[in-house]
Amino acid sequence: MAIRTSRAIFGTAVAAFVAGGLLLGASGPAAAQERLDELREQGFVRIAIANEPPYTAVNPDGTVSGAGPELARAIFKKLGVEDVVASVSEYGAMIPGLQAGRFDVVTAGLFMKPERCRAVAYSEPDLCDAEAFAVQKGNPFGLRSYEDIAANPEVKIGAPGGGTEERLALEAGVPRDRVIVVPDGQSGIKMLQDGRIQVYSLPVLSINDLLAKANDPNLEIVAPVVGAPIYCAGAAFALGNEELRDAYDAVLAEMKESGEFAEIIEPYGFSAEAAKQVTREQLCAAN
Ligand code: 6CS
Repeated sequence: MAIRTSRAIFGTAVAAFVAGGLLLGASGPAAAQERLDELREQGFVRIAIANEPPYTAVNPDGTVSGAGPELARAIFKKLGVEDVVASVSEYGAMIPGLQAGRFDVVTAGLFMKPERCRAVAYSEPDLCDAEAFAVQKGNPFGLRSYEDIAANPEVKIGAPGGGTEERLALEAGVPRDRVIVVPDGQSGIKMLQDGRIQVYSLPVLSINDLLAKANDPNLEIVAPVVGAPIYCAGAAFALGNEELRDAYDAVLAEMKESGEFAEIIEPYGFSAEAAKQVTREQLCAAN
């Protein structure tokens, strides 16, 4: 689903032209220039988002916000590309969509992990967060870790399809039939309220946002999830577009230095310092 922004309209034909041009473009530094010229000409860059505030959000008027898109919009504007046009995607479909040329970059808070680092060209880190659970008030099943969920056959966990929380639950030994794929945050909260799942897992800032909006005294957060890493995301470009990624990174580094990076992400609850203390190389290193 392509989301109209204030200034740009998604054009499939145009997108196909750009994608085609990308595949046939030059290599090396000329590639970044050629790609940027195409994007400048087009007037927008196509981003993938999940609509999971505060990482990414589609507003009632159809405009796009959230830390990821706001940061990308600022960086691409400095690169001469006026706006972003967003498509909402499930996390598990973002990398295939990038590889198929359906979007130019994923700016959804896609956490860096070695297997993903092999499949995309990540920018340097931008949005860092721990994992969390939304549970019934009083945490009746005493859930603090994904292992706790695995140990209790009465507990079903909801998580985004192809997302990190689904993977963490499966790796902790939760059987597939007790890991329920949930399409979006509102559905996750509803399923928890209806007792169809006993825990819903997303990053801390996302669960906090959902619980604040649900305003339900019968729900509470468990954070951080014991034993789960603190992750950092980055903007993800298709392999072969490392030069464009490098151009993006150069601006990101300047904005980290100037304080502009903090001004954009910290109002959403993210720590600029956390992202500045770690590198793509460290996060992508096979564990
Ligand atoms: O990168 C991921 O897989 C996770 N990132 C976010 C921002 N939310 C959930 C998702 O599983």
